[in-house]
Amino acid sequence: AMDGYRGFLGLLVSALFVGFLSVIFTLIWVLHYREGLGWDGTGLEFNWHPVLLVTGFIFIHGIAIIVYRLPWTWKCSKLLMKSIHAGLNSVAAILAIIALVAVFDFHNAKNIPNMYSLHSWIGLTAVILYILQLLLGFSIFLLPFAPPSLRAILMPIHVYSGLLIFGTVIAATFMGLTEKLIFSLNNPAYSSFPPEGIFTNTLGLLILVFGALIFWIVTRPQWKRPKEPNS
Ligand code: ASC
Repeated sequence: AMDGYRGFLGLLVSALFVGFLSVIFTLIWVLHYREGLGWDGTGLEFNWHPVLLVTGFIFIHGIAIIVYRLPWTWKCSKLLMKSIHAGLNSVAAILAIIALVAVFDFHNAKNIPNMYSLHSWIGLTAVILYILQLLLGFSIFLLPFAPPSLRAILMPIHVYSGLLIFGTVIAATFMGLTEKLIFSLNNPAYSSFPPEGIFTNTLGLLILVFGALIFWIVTRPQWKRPKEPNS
């Protein structure tokens, strides 16, 4: 049991480190390699899009997925843990919505068409499913009204949907990073291995490793919160 616990802690600290590093890399990308941050219809406003999404939709979302796995919370009430899970996901949803406002506002100010790319189709699908998942999770699992039989039917679907959405968000992020680099790296071009290209490719790899760690942690049966007799 002690070995399992140390294994868990090692992976948790690794996930927190890689996730935090992804957020730092995104900030360095927009502040150092790009124009910085602002809310004025220019590239500065666009830059909130990756910052808010990597912070909320990747990092906070990933932590929200594994909160029930933290062994020292197993003595906390289930309601408290559900509130933390829902709270983190709500913060991520709000950041995602602001990130979408930033990109639509930037497009409209610059007369760039909206919703033509595969990145935008997959990304908007993920945001819509995430908000539905949040509303459904809130009303079925957090509020005290749904009967245990309904919860038991919907729980595997909630777990499956949550992991599917997390994976979809990571896929959308890879497409967004790729298209931004192809759009904005000219002279020297992306294809000539400029520092910004190498740096942002590394950010993509960090996000992949973060996703891999979260997926591993959440799928270990021995790290699941022990089920209370009648919940
Ligand atoms: C809940 C909760 C659980 C599950 C379970 C469904 O809301 O606290 O442990 O749903 O009742 O299998």
